[in-house]
Amino acid sequence: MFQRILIANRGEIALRIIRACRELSVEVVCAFSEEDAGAAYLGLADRAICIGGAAPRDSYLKSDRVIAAAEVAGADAIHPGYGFLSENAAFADKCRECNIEFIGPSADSMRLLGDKAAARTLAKKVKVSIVPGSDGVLEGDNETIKVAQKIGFPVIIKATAGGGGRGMRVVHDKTDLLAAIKQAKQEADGAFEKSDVYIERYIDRPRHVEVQILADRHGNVVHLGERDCTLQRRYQKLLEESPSPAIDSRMRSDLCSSAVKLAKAAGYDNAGTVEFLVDAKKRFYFIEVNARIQVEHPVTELTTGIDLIKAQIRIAAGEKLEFSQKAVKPRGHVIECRINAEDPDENFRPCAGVIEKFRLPGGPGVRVDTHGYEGYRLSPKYDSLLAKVLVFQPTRPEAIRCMQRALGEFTIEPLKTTLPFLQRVLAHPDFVDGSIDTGFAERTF
Ligand code: MV4
Repeated sequence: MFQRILIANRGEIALRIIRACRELSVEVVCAFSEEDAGAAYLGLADRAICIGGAAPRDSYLKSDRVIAAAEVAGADAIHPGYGFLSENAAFADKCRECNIEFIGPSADSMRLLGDKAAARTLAKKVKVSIVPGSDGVLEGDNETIKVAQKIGFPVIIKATAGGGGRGMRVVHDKTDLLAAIKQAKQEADGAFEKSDVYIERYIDRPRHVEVQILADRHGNVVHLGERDCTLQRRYQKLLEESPSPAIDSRMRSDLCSSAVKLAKAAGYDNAGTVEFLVDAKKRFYFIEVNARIQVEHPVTELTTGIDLIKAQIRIAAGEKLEFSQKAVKPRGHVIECRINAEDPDENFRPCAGVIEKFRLPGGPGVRVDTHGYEGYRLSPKYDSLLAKVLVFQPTRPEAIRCMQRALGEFTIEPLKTTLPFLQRVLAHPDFVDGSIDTGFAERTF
């Protein structure tokens, strides 16, 4: 096991990782930016090291500073959390060159899966269902037109270096196709310094279901069931739950074994998420792999009882998975609500400022992950995620009721938050009967 871990992240996930390190009796050093200097979670680390200015590119994204901090602190591993450097293969390489373990998958599997067209090709090779579309990246106008006509309109253009909705474009008609490709390539070049794109048939009104996997460095891969993340707005997830209300046990077992098959084919290790779209006819299609721990990982921790952060650390330290697939038994129903400091009445505009009153929900079946407290100054420079409220109940109707109760107990003043919006979602008949799709939030509210 490691002696000392450096956390290259901030906010609730930094606090989550500090807690895991404590429970593993591993010393913990937290990197922070000047903007985060006063944050209370830093006091729970053994040491905190300032790595630069407020802007992420001046601190949390500066790989050399992060590695220097780890060396100064004598850390033998770095946990990147999510976002920032978490899916940066070059950073993972640098860590290992410096004899520091990167807590995540190998740089090679990150590179492979970070290329979404290559991930599709791999899925196809191992017979995991993919959305009909191009084989790899598109090469030239003739091929583009041919593929689009074969799969039929509407089609969606995606950047191979994209993901999470960035750099996508829907085309409804052949006449718009080539201009859209040109624009998409320009955008992708600007955003990712890579202009490669591919196309897929556009799936109308899908659900978004993802499978959590854990893989060790000895070839063992298990899945931990699925999460349904259909409730989103502009590619930002607002609520996640497990099990998915949209799939039955046969489909679940297909979905989960597809995820394991893909992880094995990619030579994947550590925690990862395999994302699928589910169409109205309940067919599922692989779309991409997230090679990191995700915001919504606690949903799976509550259904399975497995601590995913501790598992990540143990795997990176070379340990074998301590349970078999058969021993993973998801139970009950879990819902997570993301409490963002955003004003739902002002198009979800982020709001910053000092929290004056902060009363957390609690009681049976409630977990809250937050770095917030009374007196905390929420910075406008970072993500507006302030808290995650999770409930764990035997059934979905009980979980919904419990969440309504928990959100009702949560007082955050004077900042505007997504709390009232989430209450409206939980009371909506389409959410309650489990019949929403990814366009629900934008259409309905
Ligand atoms: C799609 C799609 C429809 N058809 N691909 C958006 C995020 C990225 N991970 C993939 N995304 C989509 N890919 C095809 N072939 C619709 C979306 C999509 C979406 C997916 C998941 C969750 C929310 C979404 C919201 C809008 C569009």
